[in-house]
Amino acid sequence: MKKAFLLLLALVLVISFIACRGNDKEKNSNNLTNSSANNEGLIVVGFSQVGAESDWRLANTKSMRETFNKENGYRLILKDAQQKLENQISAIRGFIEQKVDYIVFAPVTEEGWDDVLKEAKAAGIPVIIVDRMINTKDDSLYTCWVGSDFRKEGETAVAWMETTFKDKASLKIVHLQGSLGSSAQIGRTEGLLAGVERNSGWEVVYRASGNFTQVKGKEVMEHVLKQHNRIDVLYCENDNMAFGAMEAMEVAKKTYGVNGDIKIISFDATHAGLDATLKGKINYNVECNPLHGPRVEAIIQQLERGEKLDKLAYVEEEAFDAATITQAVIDARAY
Ligand code: GYE
Repeated sequence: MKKAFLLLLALVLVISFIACRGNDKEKNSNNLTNSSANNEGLIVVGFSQVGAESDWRLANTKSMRETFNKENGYRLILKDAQQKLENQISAIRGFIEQKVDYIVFAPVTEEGWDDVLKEAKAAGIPVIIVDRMINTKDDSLYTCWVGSDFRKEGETAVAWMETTFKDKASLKIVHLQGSLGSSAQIGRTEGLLAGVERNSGWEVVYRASGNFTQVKGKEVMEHVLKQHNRIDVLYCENDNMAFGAMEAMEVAKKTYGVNGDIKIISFDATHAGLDATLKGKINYNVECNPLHGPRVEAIIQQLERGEKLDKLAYVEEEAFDAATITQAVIDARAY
C-alpha cells in the first residue's frame, strides 16, 4: 500500500513538472512573438519625432502617419520629443520595452546616442535614422539612414549668393541658425562659413539660433534690427524663422526681398515658403524634402525580405529663385 502511494506521488510530481515546463515554453514563445501576436500581424514601428517646430516637421509627421497605418500593414507608435534629447531617449527605451519591430527616429541633435542605441542593438531591434543624422564612431548601432545633405544645401545657397552679389565689395550678413547641434543646422552653417572664408568682403554681423521656429525667428530679428542699421542678407536656416524675421522687419519698417534692402535666403521650400518666394519676399529658397514616410517604408520592406541595403541614402533636392519660380511649381508640391 505504502509502495503504491509512493509510486502515485512520484507520478504526480513528474506530471506537474512536465506541465510546468510546457507552460514556460508557452510563455517564452509568447514573448518572442509578442509584437505580432498582439498586433494582428501588423509590423510595429516606434517613431520618435523631434517635435512640431516647423511646417517642414508637420509635413514630415503627416508623411509618416499616412504611410505607417493599418491599411498598409503597420502599427505606428509616434512620440513627439518636443525638441528634447532626453525625451527622445526615453521614447526609444519605451520602444525597446514594447519590443517594437523597428525603431525609427529623427535625432534632435547629432550627439548623445550611443548608450540607448546599444540597448536597441542588444534587444535585436533594427534602427532606422531619418532626416537628421547622429555622430557615432560605431555605425553598427543603426541599420541605415535616409535624409538630406545639409552641407550641400548650404553650399547651394552660397553658390547663389556668390553669383548674385559678385559685384558687391562688401556684404553684411545676418545668420539665423536652426536648433544648435542638429544636422540641419550644422550642415547649413558649414556651407555659409565656407562661403565667408572664400569671400573676403562677406561679414557675418550677427549670428544666433532661432530654434527653427517662427516665434524665435521674430524675437532674434527684433533684437538684431535694434543693433544693426545696415543688413544686406538674411541667411535663414528655415522658412518658419524667415516668416518670423519678416514680421520683425515689417514692424521695424525695413524692406526685404526682391524689391527691398535685406535679401532673404531660406531653406525647406515648403508650400508657404515657396509662396513667399513667388511673391518676392524670399529671394532664394533651398529645398529640403520632408516626405520620408514612403522612403522609410521601402527600407522596412527590404529588411523584411532580408535584402541588403545602402547604409546611407541621400534625397535629391532643388532650389528656387524668386526670379524664375512659377505658380505651377508650387501647385505640384505635396508639402
Ligand atoms: O529644415 C526645419 C525643421 O531637420 C530638415 O528641421 C529638418 C529641419 C528643417 O524643423 O524646418
